[in-house]
Amino acid sequence: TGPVVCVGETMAALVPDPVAPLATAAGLALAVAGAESNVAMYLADHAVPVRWVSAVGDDPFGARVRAEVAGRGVDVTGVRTDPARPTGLLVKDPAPDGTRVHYYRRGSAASALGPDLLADPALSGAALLHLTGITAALSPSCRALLDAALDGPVPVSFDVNHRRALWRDGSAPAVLRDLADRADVVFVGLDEAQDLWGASLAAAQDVRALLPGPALLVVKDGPRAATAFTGAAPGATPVTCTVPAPRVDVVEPVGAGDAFAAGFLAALHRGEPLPRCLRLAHLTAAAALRVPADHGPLPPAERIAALLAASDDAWS
Ligand code: KDG
Repeated sequence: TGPVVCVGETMAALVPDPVAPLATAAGLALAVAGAESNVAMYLADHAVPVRWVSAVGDDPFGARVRAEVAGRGVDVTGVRTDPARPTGLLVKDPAPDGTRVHYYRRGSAASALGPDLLADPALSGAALLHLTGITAALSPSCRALLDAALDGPVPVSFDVNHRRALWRDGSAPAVLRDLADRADVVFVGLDEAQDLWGASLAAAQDVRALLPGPALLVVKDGPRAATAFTGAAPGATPVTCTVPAPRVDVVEPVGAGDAFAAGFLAALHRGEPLPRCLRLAHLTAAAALRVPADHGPLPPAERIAALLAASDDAWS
């Protein structure tokens, strides 16, 4: 099978170091941040052939982003350099009641991506395209790219990834519901679904009722469990599979959703059964939860293999 191709913007990220509110921060550390490249990096950790395709500016941040993602074993040869637009930037503002994110990405190189990307050789032979709802918010051309990908021949994995700061016009619920319902594999948090589509979505099953389209829908219920629904196609027998999340001492949650998607897709790409896909998703998310950065080290391969093979009792 071909590679997984992850498409979406990755930015330079500035984070106060030592941790402090921006207004009083003494210095800033430089990192990179991008949901789709996070997924790509974790897929590479799981030895899945993977490309990250996007655009960066012809600037030092662009070079930094490209080098950092490549350094994690991801094929970045399809990443475009836009001479006319800058690399996007994200700045974190830690506060006692949670970290706020400020984006400087309007008019960025990646925001100018559009449906023509689908004809790029970088996408040829893809087994799966991984996309997220973040891209839908970046520009009309990015939204058109998602629409075209969903209408195209390559199966699409879609993480809803609702980022409130990117949706000022109130269109997120309708747009993200439409995109998610047309994808083949979908990831959404139960709390995220409630936030978008109403508090009456009390359980994973209610989200499935709202999104009957995807052949595979994964609803994540935070530290409790994740549930996968299959069998949307006419004549198929629907299967529901719930796997509890392992206990994790959480250091910082950002990046865990990307890690979860990558773990699930890695196992799916290898043809593993659903319970093992969900277990690998949880294990990969735990790696992100245990570190302050988006990307944390996976447990040794033998430990992963043992946990995937463990009895249900030993797992939960
Ligand atoms: O999923 C983590 C991402 O939110 C972060 O790395 C930045 O892609 C990002 C975004 O647009 O918020």
